[in-house]
Amino acid sequence: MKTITALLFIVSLAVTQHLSAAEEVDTSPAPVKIVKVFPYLKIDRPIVITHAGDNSDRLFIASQKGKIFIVPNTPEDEDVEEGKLFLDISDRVVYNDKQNEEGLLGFAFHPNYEQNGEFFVYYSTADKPQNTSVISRFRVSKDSPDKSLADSEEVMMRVKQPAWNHNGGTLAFGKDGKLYIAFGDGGGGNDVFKNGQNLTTVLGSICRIDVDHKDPGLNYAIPKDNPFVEGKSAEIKTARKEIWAFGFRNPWRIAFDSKTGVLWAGDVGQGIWEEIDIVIKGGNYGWSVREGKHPFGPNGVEAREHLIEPIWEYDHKVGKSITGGSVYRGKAIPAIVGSYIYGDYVSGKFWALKYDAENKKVTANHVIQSPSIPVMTFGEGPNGEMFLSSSFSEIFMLKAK
Ligand SMILES: [Ca+2]
Ligand SMILES: [Ca+2]
Repeated sequence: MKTITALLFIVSLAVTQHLSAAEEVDTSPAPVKIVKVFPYLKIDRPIVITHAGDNSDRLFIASQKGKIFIVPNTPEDEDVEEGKLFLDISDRVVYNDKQNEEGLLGFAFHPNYEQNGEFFVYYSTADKPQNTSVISRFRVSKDSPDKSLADSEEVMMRVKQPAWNHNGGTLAFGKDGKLYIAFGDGGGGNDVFKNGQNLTTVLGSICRIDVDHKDPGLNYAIPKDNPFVEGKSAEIKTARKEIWAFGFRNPWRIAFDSKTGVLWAGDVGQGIWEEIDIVIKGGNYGWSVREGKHPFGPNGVEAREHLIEPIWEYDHKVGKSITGGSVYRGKAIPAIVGSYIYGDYVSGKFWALKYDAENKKVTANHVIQSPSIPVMTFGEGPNGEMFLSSSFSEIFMLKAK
């Protein structure tokens, strides 16, 4: 009898939870469409779309193969067939289609770019026996605002990669002026190198560095308020001080909300769960003892207080590889201002997620109706409007329906 009562209780609890989740999260379509832009522009594997923050109304589009191009911010213009070459480091970038998680992966302008002409690039380079991730500073040419010099490179970090996949790769500046760098768990599968929960490596973490100062022996400084700088525990003593948050598998990709400064990440799952995280200082996001909100693998654990759960997850019936976007802060689509836009590379679907930060609750996950697009990345233009790219070298834009 006791068992039956308990069972009934569990069943009714499950039903209640199911109903309440379904009732509370609005999944109706967003009044948004995804429109192809720059119809004749040819840039191979556009992997970063951004702007310089200098009111110049230029878009910067980086090719995964190691070149960065400038195009005017006139997306409907059919005459834009090629960009102006801003930077060419294809001589040192490794990319091939069979190992397509390597290459030029990240690119961000210094918040004071207008004054100092500095920008930062994350790329894979050849280094036997395994390739290496490099994060470098470059500078714009003194002769032209549309040119930068490959030999202005100043290497900040070099990180050996045990496998070609899971390199993360996003570079992004926070409102605090610090550079954030997303690293994956190093690769292979199932966190075979055990980096997810390992604080002695930057792999599996999001790092935070100060590019305006230099510590002895480094081309950057470690901010004093990073979470693993001070502490007496053995774990903290051996931790990489660059780490801001950890327990990631392959954060693809991360972005700051340009209004609130909150850091969002899409973390690609292993076999079942894709997830969205809000990244906080010192946070442990669970990989590889958790995948989404579930125990992972033979050492998997139930939810624990020190493991931060994703704010949203979806399973592999919905999509198989999340591409994190960013919070829409443009003007053209009022209905989704403040929503986190993301997609799935494999299923080609898109959503606008509304999160109630005060109550820590997702209130809507609006479908963005669109033909399937294998989305590589999202990016914001100078006026906050949102772009995305496909692995077929197409550029698209979000527009009001
Ligand atoms: Ca790797
Ligand atoms: Ca997680």
